[in-house]
Amino acid sequence: MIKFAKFYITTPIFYVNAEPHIGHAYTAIATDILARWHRLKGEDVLFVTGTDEHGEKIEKAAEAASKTTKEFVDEVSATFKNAWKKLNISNDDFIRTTEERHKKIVKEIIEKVNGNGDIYKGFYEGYYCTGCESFKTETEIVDGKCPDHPNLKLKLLKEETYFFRLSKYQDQLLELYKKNPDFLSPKFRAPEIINRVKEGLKDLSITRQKLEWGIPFPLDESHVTYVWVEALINYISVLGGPNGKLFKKFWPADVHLVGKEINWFHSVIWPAQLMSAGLELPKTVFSHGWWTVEGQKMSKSLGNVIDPVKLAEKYSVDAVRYFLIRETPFGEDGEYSEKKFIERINGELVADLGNLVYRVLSLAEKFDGKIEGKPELESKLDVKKIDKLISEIKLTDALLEIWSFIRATNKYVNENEPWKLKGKELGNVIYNLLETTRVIAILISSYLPETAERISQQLGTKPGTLKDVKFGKFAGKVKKGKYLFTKIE
Ligand code: ME8
Repeated sequence: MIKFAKFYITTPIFYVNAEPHIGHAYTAIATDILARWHRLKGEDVLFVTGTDEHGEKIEKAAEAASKTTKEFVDEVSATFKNAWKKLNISNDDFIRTTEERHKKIVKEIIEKVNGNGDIYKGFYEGYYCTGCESFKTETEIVDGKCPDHPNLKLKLLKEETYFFRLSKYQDQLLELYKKNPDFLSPKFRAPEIINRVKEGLKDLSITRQKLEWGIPFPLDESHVTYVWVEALINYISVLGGPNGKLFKKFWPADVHLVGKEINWFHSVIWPAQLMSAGLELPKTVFSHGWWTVEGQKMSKSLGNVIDPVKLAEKYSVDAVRYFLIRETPFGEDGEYSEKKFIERINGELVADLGNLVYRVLSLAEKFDGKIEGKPELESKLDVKKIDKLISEIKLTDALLEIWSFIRATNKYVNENEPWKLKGKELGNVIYNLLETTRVIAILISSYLPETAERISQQLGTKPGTLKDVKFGKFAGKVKKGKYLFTKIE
């Protein structure tokens, strides 16, 4: 098994211009699964998420809501925090870029970068997309618009600005990608970044003049720090900065999990910033795909935004977690529809897992003989393979592997026909089923934490860690509860 002594993983920090939808929840859930799995292995895990609260987009959203910006960001940030709690996201910290602890480290890093001669004053003329909170080059503009935000008008900026010498890092970045093939993950997303970097990097404007809502630029307070440049620093400000105790223990990040649309910021700008500040680089930036809803981009104006909390309240938290990870191979794009969602619940959570646990516990509860025997299902399980897949962030493949063990166990019930057995033979089958169910609870606990806990309760066993994934004596006291999942008509 691949073991890390410590494991530091992050989600992007989410913009607080609107409440979380299933796209945001997707990243939080995937990160949570990785964090939980590494904890299960006994590693020292730090899992951080949070909110990105500066910039024009948020300033405007507050205005539209007739609230002060501070009031507005406090409210929306709280909806993220609450949503993550509801979805059983086990983050260790939640950072907000409006916090003093963040601002302090932003200042420190920018001063370091400046000390390295990488910041200079100049003049910027070009287009800016408020939706992306980013500068757009001619080649990125299609029909006068940002292809990702066609409803927004591009803004022509002509202002004095400070630049970061991004161009200086072109060779070092290419070297990084070459030497560390895992840095750009998954592999199929690497060529796009590498080719763009090869084409040449322009220095990056890192301040804005005509903006109120942001962190004053530490080198010149008549400017505001460009939101992306300070937001990326969250990954180390949450550790207390380069001199923080947590930094010494957890930096560099093992995985920055992000959506594909912000890969560039994480794979190019962030490492260049770190190189300039003389800090170690993260090990992996993993960019997953995007969810659409019935073929369309989720948007307020289309009214098709799926609220993950409401979905969890309607079905269950674990149904949401399961669907998002199972439906589409992790890394690729996915498409949500309620029909597909219900099919997964009925066909897999109810029919495979729920049904198995109910059958096993019903048999065990009725049986008054000795529950003992020889392990017969162990060979159907390859934990090393599951662990390897999760280490490679192949979350869907790993889940499928766990599921095939669940299906093999159901098959074992059908083949052994325990309802026809008695005495020692029945005791042996029940022993196998109980031990297997206990092991399944451990294996699914990262994906479906609530379900895993309910299974452990019904088995009367302790939840356990990966060390307990081996077949021993079954030592629980079985008490069948309600069905884990109910069929949706
Ligand atoms: O970009 N499908 O924040 P953001 C899948 N603040 N994932 C989605 C998604 C979708 N339809 N929509 C959003 C920002 N996401 C910056 C990040 S980090 C220093 C700053 C997920 O609120 C995905 O992870 O726009 C994406 O990268 C992230 O939410 C963007 O959230």
